Amino acid sequence: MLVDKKPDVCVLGLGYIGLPTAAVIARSGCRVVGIDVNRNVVDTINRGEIHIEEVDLDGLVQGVVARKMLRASLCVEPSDVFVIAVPTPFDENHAPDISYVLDAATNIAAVLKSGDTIILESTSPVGTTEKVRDMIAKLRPDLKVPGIAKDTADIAIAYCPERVLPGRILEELTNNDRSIGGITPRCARKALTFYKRFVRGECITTDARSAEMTKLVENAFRDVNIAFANELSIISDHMGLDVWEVIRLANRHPRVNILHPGPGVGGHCIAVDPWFIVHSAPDQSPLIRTARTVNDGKVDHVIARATDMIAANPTLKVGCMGLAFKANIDDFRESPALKVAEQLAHKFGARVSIIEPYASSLPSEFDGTAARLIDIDTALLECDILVTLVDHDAFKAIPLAERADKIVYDVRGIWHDQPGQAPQRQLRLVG
Ligand code: SAJ
Repeated sequence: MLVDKKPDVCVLGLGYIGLPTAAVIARSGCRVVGIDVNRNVVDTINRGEIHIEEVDLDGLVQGVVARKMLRASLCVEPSDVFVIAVPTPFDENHAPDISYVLDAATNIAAVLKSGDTIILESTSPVGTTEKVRDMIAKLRPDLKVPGIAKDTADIAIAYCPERVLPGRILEELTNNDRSIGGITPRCARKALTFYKRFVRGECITTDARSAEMTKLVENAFRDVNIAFANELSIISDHMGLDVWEVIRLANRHPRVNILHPGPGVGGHCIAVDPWFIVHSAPDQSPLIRTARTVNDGKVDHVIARATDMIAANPTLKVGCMGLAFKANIDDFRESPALKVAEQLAHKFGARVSIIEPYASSLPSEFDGTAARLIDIDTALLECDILVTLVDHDAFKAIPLAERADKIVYDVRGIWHDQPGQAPQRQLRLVG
C-alpha cells in the first residue's frame, strides 16, 4: 500500500498572504520553511512572533513554530511543494512587475528535483505561470517541464490565487473555494491533492490562464461596483440628494445590491489588480479603466468638499475619523482615508485632529503638520466638525446624543441607518 507522505513545503514570501498560508499548511501537519528576503521578518517568525496584524495569527504562528512545524529562512531549501506568495506591484504606467515572481522561480530552480510541485499564488497577469514554467525550463534543462516535454513531466506547475479578506484571513484560507489552474490537467491534479490537505472549501481545477484571469476579474468586479456607488454619491451630492437614502431604497429591489460609497478604494488588491486586465487588453477594457479613475477621483472629491466645509467654519475644530483602508483593521496601506486626513492636516494645521483607535501614533505622512492623534472621548469634547472616513465599529457606536451638535461630513454613511437617529445639526454632505 502507498503511504500518503506529508510533503515538505517551502513558502516564498512571508507577507499578509504567505505567512498565514505557511502557518495553516504547517498546522495541517506538513513541515514548512518560509522564505523572506527581510532578515527581521525571518528572525521575528523564528521567535514565534509575527510582523503583521491579523486576527488569531499570533497564536497560530507561535504554536506551529514551537512544534517545529514552521521555521523561516533567508534561502530557499529543497522541498516537495513550493508556494510562491511574493508581491506583484505595478509601475508608474500601471504595467505589472512580475520580477519578484521570476526571482522566486529562479531560486526554486536551484533546488528543484523530479516529483516536485510549484504553485504560484501571487496575483499575476495572465500568462505569468507559463513564464515561471519557461524560466524553470531554461534553468533546469535536465527536468521535463509540463506543456513542453512530449511525455510525462518530471514536475508540476500550477496557479492557485488566494482570495482571503484581510481581517478574516485564517477563516477564509480554510473555508473559501479555490480555483486551481494547472499548466496541464496533470499539474492541476497534483496541486489539488496538496490543497485538499488544508482547504475545506471546494477546490475547482482549470487551466492556469483561466485561474489567473479569475483572480483579476474578482477584484475588478468589486472595483467596478464600488465605483458605481462612488459615482452615485457624487451625482447625489450635485443634485442635493441623500445617497444613503437612495441606495437604501434601491436595494429593496430583489435584484439590486449597490455597495457603499466611501472616500475611495484602498488596500493592495482592488486598486491594483484591475490595471493588470487593462494593461493586457487596453482597447477592450474601458469600463474597468473608468472604474479605477472614478474610485481614485473620489478621494479628490472628498478632500475638496471637506476643505470647503472647514474653510466655511474658520473657528471650528475638526476631527478626521479613521485612517485605515477599511473598517476594523490597522492596515493603512494605500488608504484613501489617510490621504484625505493628511491633506486636511497640511491645509488646516492644528485645527485638525485624527481619531484612529487602531493607531498608537500618527504615521509619517503627518510629519510637519500640527495634527494630533486623539481618542473618541476627546474628539467628542473638542471637535465641532467630524469627517467620518472609516466605518470602524467604535465610530458607529457613538450615539446621536453625543454627536447631535456636531457638523458632520459622513463620507462612509456610518450614522445614516440607525432608526430614529436622524441627525439634528448634521450637514447633508454625503457625497
Ligand atoms: N470599499 C468601499 N465600499 C464597499 C466595499 C469596499 O468603499 O462597499 C472599499 C474599502 O473601504 C476598501 C476597499 O474598498 O478601501 C477594498 O476593501 P474590500 O473589503 O472590498 O477588499 P480587500 O482589498 O480587503 O480584499 C479584496 C477581496 N476581494 C473581493 O472581495 C473581490 C479579497 O477577497 C481578496 O482576497 C483581496 O482583495 C486580495 O487579496 O486580492
